[in-house]
Amino acid sequence: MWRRSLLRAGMGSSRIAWRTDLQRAHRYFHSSRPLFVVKPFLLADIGEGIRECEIIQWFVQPGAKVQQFDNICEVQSDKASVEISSRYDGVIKKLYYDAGDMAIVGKPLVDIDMAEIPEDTSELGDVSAQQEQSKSEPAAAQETGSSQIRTSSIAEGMEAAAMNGSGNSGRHRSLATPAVRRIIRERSLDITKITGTGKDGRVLKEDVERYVEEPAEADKSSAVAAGRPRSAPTQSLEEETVPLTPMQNQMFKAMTRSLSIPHFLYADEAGIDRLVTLRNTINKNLAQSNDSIVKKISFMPFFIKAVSVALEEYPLINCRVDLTDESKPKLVTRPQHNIGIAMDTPAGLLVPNIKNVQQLNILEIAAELNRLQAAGSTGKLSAADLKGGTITLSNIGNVGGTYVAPVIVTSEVAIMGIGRSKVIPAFDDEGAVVPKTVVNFSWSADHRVVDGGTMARMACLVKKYCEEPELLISKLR
Ligand code: CAO
Repeated sequence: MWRRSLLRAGMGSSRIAWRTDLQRAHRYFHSSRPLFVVKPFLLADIGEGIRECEIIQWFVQPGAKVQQFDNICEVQSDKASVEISSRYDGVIKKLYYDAGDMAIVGKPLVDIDMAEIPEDTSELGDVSAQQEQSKSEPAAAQETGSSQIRTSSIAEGMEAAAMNGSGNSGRHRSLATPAVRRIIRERSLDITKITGTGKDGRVLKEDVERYVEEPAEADKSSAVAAGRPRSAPTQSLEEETVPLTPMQNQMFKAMTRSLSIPHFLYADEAGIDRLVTLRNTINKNLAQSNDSIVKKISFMPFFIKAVSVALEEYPLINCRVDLTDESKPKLVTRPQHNIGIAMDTPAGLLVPNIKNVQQLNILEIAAELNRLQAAGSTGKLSAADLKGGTITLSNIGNVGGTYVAPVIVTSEVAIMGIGRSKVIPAFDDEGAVVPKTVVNFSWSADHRVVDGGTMARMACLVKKYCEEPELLISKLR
């Protein structure tokens, strides 16, 4: 949870800030001349129990002058990418991490020389002279929790990351808007290798596209990490070692944690011909309706609602395991059905959730699913969209594949996998061969707290609601 008070700042971006005793420190060190105080600037608590974040990129280097709201770096947590910006004016003295390192919450990110800088920062003067001056000043106490964090809804695309400073050492070598940086990150490219043709050498989207068409030979290996197929002419016969992408890094950790859970796998086949008919009827009406914002629905809203209605009978499946005291594990019940949807996005696998599904009808679920899908495909899922899920559905059917063995998220006790539906020959009551539309549902449950019988009964109920959608509708409020 990106907590604390939200402050609206320029350009409409939401900023989260909290006060420290820094202003008081300024008062104590007040002087008639510019006075510099070296302060460690800590990676603040960004909530959700996150203890560490990966440094995706630095926007500053030692020697760079920064002002309030200048971005310092971008970090990636399990949940989202976050740009950390300075709350103060000063000069960056030291970076504590390299890009790709894991930064620890509460520990220093950078050292900043802070000063009561004149309004006109051009009067700041030569950095090295100021450093000399600062040596004679008392060492400052460590600053606690002073930072300003902006949740980057991955690509707002509206703020250039230009830094203040003089010469190369005083500014980030390659400038780009967050939207362009996202594209660069998704393609696992090195921004410093791309020639920017924008103002002050800023890297534009066209520069990235040009670079991708004609990349330097040494950079072609980066496609491997991003999981993209390589074209035949660039294929080398030698093995290569490449770092994981930030998304792979997060997936690596999350899935490693998940596999500490003993998974109970249960799978069954549901006949969904009646659901197909119902969906067709609804879609025909939606296509002709001017009132509805939803113009077409997929099978997902029905599956999501079926799970929610079944959870009313099996609340255990919506719990989470609390291991705060590992010697006394507990179960936390959750009245909200915040149903996570595994989403295949350009940035990789993301799992936003639809909040309070227990209160929504099928069309409301469809509208929210559409919103999340649109946000996912444009990199605009927010931290709020991603947090607080209570159970997950993973539908691989739009990609292909009949069966899927889903992996449980550690804050949940069950996940449902959905394969691709298909029409198969089946026997009717008279023994005649008839076409039948079937889909495979598979469930993984945390076998430490969910017994197989409970999971199977819940799965049978979900199947029943999908096979006989009239029953599902009868349960809607
Ligand atoms: N069987 C058959 N067709 C399916 C289907 C299934 N299980 N699931 C989706 N489809 C069809 C839809 O009906 C739609 O076709 P029509 O337009 O003809 O109706 C088409 O595929 C595209 O659907 P969609 O993907 O836009 O919408 P959705 O609501 O069905 O699914 C979402 C949404 C987000 C679940 C899906 O887009 C997605 O990202 N799936 C991948 C999830 C994933 O990666 N899981 C693995 C996670 S573990 O790494």
